[in-house]
Amino acid sequence: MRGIGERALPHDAPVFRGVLSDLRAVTVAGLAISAACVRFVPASTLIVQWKLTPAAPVVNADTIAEVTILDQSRRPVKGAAFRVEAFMTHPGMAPVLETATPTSDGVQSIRLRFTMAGEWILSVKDEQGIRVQGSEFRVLVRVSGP
Ligand SMILES: [Cu+2]
Repeated sequence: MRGIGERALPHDAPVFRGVLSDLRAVTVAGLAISAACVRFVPASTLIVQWKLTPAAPVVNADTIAEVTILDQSRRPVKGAAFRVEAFMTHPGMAPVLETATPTSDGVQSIRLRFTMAGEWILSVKDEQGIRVQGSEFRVLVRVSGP
């Protein structure tokens, strides 16, 4: 599993990977990281916050998802091409993949149209198509509005 900034490998990739694993372990434990000279953001440390409008989406109507993606210092991650994938848990239904449009302060805006009522799972994929860990967001799509 590769992180967002991992392509900026400095000098010695194998050694760097080892460091990365250690950092991930530390991150999982919820401890602060003091990065030395290389700043990178493993996908597993990103914090993803969702806001849906309307908050209770309706089938076959537009839903605007605003996704804020923060690094471990809670700074917005900017300049990365994120996509949002929406899928249902039952088999036989293709996932919907939409490219996010960055607005201000690292907020990504996506227009979604759910084609079926029921539970959908949203997640964020980075520019390499790797799902950002912890980005999953469950939403119940209703048949009609209130
Ligand atoms: Cu379905």
